[in-house]
Amino acid sequence: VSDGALTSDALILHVDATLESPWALCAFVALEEKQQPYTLKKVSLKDGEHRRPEHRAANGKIPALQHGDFWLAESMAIAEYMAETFPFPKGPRLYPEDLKKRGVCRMVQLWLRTDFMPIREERSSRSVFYRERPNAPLSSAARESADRLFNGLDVLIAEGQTTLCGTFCIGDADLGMMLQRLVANGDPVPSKLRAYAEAVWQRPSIQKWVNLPRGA
Ligand SMILES: N[C@@H](CCC(=O)N[C@@H](CS)C(=O)NCC(=O)O)C(=O)O
Repeated sequence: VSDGALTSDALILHVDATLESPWALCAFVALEEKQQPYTLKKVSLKDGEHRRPEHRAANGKIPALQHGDFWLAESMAIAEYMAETFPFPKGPRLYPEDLKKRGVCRMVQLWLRTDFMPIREERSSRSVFYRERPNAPLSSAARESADRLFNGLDVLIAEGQTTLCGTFCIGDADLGMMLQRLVANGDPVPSKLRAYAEAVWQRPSIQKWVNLPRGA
């Protein structure tokens, strides 16, 4: 991860020390895609480091972006801030230029933050990044949740489509993460969505997150 020079407008991304938060992944990808120098700081939630006084400006939330004296929490807000502070052609667009496509990108991001809890509970992000495989099959609630996700995506992602909106957008990082919960755990996923998830996962910014050193 690139080092941001410690100037007054240095960028620092604070993420969970275990590097398993899907929301930290989203913020990380936003910074990586924008190709601005920044520093990645790990915050141990277990040790309550997010409750340190300096984190009050982000209400103790992780991920948090620090841009000079300015603090911002919430992964979507961080992604939008990066997109607007470093607009195209400074790195690729994080949100599509076309308003309808941009709407779809945000819609999918919000789906993934407000819904599909049974999938998130039974197929943790930890199982994706630490390869700790749960041994129980999906419950009927999680299968129902997955089916609803697949139905919603059926009209958005055609056979052979590798991005949501024609070119990579930040919603792809979030959706790739959600689908990897199922793909990585060997759960049934329609083949076109599996192929989409596998293609998104190869994005260099995502691979960089996946390959960050993690403890056992
Ligand atoms: N909606 C937030 C969720 C962030 C979140 O849940 N972060 C957890 C760590 S993964 C956190 O800050 N936990 C500490 C706390 O809530 O006090 C986002 O998208 O960034």
